[in-house]
Amino acid sequence: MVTRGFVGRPGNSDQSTRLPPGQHVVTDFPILSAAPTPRISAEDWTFTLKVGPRPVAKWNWAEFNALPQTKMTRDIHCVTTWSKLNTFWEGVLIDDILAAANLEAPTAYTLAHSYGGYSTNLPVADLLVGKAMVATRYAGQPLAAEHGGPARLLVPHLYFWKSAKWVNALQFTERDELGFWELRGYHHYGDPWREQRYTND
Ligand SMILES: Nc1nc2c(c(=O)[nH]1)N[C@H]1C(S)=C(S)[C@@H](COP(=O)(O)O)O[C@H]1N2
Ligand SMILES: [Mo]
Repeated sequence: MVTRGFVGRPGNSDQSTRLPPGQHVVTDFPILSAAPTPRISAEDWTFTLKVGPRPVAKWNWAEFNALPQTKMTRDIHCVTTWSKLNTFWEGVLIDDILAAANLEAPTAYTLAHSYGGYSTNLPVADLLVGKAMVATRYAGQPLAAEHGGPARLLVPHLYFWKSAKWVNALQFTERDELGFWELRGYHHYGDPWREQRYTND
């Protein structure tokens, strides 16, 4: 039986099942930064792993790019309601960064830190088992400075403010310490599927 005038419900389309509540699809790549773009050359860039205040491993650009490289195609969701589908990234999984440092996550929480002073908090569980990377390439090209180059965090299953641009450190913390936007009214976790936009959502 064929239902008259019924050619695939919008609710059945691939796009709408992939879109978290309150989001719409964009095809451009908006730039959202709380401060001017810090211009960090690859030669000056470093990435540090910390346990509390203590640095436990550090890589320069060449060393970091010698770590195992992973490709990821993911949908990304900004809290300002745009989503971009099938974004293609290359970089180093957090799993591989910890393995290279011979470190097992010593606490359950982290803060990612960026050049320019931005930070964001993430549970360790949201960074491991292939869920997150430090991305150095987007769409087959070196990551543009406006989008966080030389390197940014990519945690695509959470709102995109968790994907810290110009990342330079990942710090393990005993407690869930809040980052830049989380201190300014945004949700402490930020799951787009549960529409966790603001602190009390
Ligand atoms: N260092 C830093 N990272 C950041 C931000 C920022 O202001 N500074 N903005 C966040 C927000 S709110 C979003 S939506 C995304 C935007 O990334 P894009 O500019 O590449 O789209 O970066 C996130 N990471
Ligand atoms: Mo955002």
